[in-house]
Amino acid sequence: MYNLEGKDNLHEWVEIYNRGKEDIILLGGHSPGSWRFNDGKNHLLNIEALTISPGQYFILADDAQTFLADHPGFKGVVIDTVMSLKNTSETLKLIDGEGKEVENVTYQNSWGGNGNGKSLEKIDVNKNNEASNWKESLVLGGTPGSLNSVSVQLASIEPEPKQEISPEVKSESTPQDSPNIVSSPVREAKQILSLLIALSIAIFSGIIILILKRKMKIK
Ligand SMILES: [Ca+2]
Ligand SMILES: [Ca+2]
Repeated sequence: MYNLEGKDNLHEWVEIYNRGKEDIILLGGHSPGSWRFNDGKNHLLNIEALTISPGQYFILADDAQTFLADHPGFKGVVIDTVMSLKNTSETLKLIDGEGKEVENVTYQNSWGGNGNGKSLEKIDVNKNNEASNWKESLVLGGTPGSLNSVSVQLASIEPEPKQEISPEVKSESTPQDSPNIVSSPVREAKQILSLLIALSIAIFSGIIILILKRKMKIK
């Protein structure tokens, strides 16, 4: 959240999400192998060491206490650091213990969240940081520590193909039903046919009996 409704100082924060399949061990402080948050300047993480599991979120806050006061219901991980996020545009980086950039995003205030109480959110965490993959949050205050509100739509779209499968499964069962539907007129026709044969036999035998009776009378 780079531009709050009120004053920004101490209230700014950045959410990080481990989209990998392995734990990330964050080392703080000055120690060798320690990580840095960069907003144009390198900043230390005020922790000793922290393990972030796959799928886990953590917050980098300009001031952890202020962040927790702003988000009373927050139960996740907050890491205190220092940040000054420009209200126009800024490049933010997360740098690991080997000096490698783990994440690098340059936001623009044209993307949204520009002082209206909303944050900027990444839509698809597996895609890159193009403008089209960032959007203003749908909720006030953003979604620190949980699925981005703009990704909820994406997440709710994903199960739909599974739902679409079930009607397909149902439709697969209709061919099993349809032979029965097809066979029933055939069965009816067969029944009518056998009825007609029975009737004609009855009429035929009736005629034979009549002929025999006449012959007997003649005799
Ligand atoms: Ca700011
Ligand atoms: Ca979020």
